[in-house]
Amino acid sequence: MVYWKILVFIMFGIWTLGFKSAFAQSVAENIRPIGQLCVAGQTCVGAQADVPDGLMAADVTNASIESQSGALNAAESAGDSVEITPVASSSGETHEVQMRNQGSDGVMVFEPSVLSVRVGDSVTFKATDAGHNSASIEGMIPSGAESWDGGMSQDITITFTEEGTYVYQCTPHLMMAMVGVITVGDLDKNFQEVEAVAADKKSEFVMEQGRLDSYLQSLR
Ligand SMILES: [Cu+2]
Repeated sequence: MVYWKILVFIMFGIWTLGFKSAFAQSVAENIRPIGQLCVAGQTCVGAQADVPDGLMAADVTNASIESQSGALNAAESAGDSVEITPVASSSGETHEVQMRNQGSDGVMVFEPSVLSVRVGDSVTFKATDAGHNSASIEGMIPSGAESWDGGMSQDITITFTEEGTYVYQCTPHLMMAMVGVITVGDLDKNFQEVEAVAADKKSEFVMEQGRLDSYLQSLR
């Protein structure tokens, strides 16, 4: 009789251990792919695909690991973004703007000097000639947009996620009106503000004082 009980106890123990590790494993499997895909800022593709909701909830409850809520949140957000923005990150085109000593607009220019792109597109400022950089100008980018300040003689790629008009400069050649304009989607988001700042900014130009005005006028 006693042996029976011991035997049952041991078997129950083995069964429980096996069960727990199976649960722990499946929880780990559920958390890993969902977390990676969503945290990377990309479209959450194909995550949590073949795990039924009920099973996942059961796993999380039984395992009672510290990451319970994390798994649930990840599952929720994965579901949301799959439904709402299935191809959000796949549209970005990359354009090129050269930084040149001599271009079709004169000396010390960005080329093309005025460029229109779509939301999500990127622009690579190419150090075609040395001694230039690309830096956004305060007050001349849409609110909520990130400013940038590229290194001298270095390529820099900026991705534009906010609609509006962006004016940028080559810092050492601002006096020579080495500026450029990029519009992203609807340029009117901040076009008037940009024009107002441009009226002040051109006082810093020693030569080519009308260059920025003519760039902006070409967009009207
Ligand atoms: Cu320059």
